[in-house]
Amino acid sequence: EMSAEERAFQEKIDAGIKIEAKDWMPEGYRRTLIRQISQHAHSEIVGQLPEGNWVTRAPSLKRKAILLAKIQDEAGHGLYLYSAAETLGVTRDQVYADLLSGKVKYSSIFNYPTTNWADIGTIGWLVDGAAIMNQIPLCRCSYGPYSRAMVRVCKEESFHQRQGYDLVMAMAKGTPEQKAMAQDALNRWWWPALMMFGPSDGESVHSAQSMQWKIKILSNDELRQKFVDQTVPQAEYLGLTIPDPELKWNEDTGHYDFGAIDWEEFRQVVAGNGPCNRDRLRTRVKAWDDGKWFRDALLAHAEKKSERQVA
Ligand code: FAQ
Repeated sequence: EMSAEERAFQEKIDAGIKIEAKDWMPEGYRRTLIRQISQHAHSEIVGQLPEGNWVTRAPSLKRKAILLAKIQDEAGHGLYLYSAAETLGVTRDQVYADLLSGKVKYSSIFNYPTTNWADIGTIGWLVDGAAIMNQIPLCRCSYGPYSRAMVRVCKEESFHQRQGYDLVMAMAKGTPEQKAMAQDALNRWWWPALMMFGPSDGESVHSAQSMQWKIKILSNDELRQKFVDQTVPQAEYLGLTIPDPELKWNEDTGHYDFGAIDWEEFRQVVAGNGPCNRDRLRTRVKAWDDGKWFRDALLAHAEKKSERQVA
C-alpha cells in the first residue's frame, strides 16, 4: 500500500525526474542507496589492493606510471562515492567503520590474488570492463548525486579498461611464456568477473524494488550477458581461450550461451571465505590505524586555525 507521498515519489521517478538530496524519499529508497553506494565506494578502495601488489614490480617506467595513475583514480572514485553516500544522511566515518568491522560487503572480485603480471592487464580488461557495463546504466539512475558521480567514474574506467586490454595484448602477442601468462590470468579471472554482476535474477533479493525505483536500470543477468557478448570477440582477437567449454554462439538468441557459474564459490567469497578476504580487511584496518596520528594532527590544526580566526 503506497501513501500519497510515495505515489507522488514513484510518479516523479517514472517521469524520469531525478531525486535530489533534500527531496522527500521513502526510507527504503534511502537505505537501499546507502547500502549500494557505500558498498560501491568500499569496492573502489579495497579494489586498490590487488593492483597495489604490483606497483613495485611493474616491468617498465611507463607501465608503473599507468598503474599508479589507475590506482589513484580508484581512490578518487571511492571519495566521490562516499560523498554521494553522505548526501543521504550518513557520515563517511560511519560507513567506513562498517567496512572495517566486516559488517558490510564490497565486491567479491577483490578477494582474489594477483599472482602474475598479466593479472594487472586482465583486471583492467575484465574487471573494469564489467564495472563499466554495470555503471554506464547507473549514469541514468534516479538519484541525482549518484548518477552524476557515475558519469566521471565511467570515463576513467574506460581508460582503465583500454590500458588493461593494451597490456594483455602486449603479452598475448609476445613470447610464448608471456602468452601463457596471459592465458593463465584469463583462466583465473573469467568466472570471478562473471560473478561481479551478482546472483542470477531469480536469486537477486533487491532487484525488483531497485528496478522500480530506477536505482537499477538493467538486471544482473542482462548485464552479465552483455558482458559475455562483448568480451568473447575481444578474447578471440587476442588469440586467448575463455575457460568455458560450453561457451557457444547461439544463432537463435543472437547471444553467447555460457556454462553454469559456481554459485557456491560466490557465496563463500561473499561470506568472507575467499582466498584473500581476511588479508584485504587486515590491510585496510592497518591503514586506518596507521593513519590515526595524521587525522589527529589535521583536526588539531583545524581547531587551532578556527580559534585564531575567532580571536
Ligand atoms: N560481491 O539482490 P542483489 C569497481 C550482494 S566495480 C559482493 O542482486 P543488488 C571498479 C549484494 O550486495 C565493483 N556482494 O543486490 C574497480 C546483496 O547483499 P546485501 C563495484 C555482492 O545490490 C575496478 C546480495 O548480494 N561495483 O569497484 C555481489 O541489487 C578495478 C544480493 O544481491 C558496484 O558496486 C558481488 N559481486 O545488486 C575498482 C556497482 N553481488 O547488500 C578497482 C554498484 C551481489 O543485501 C579496480 N552496485 N552482492 O547484504 C550494484 O550495481 C549492485 O549493488 C550489484 C548487486 C549489481 C553489485
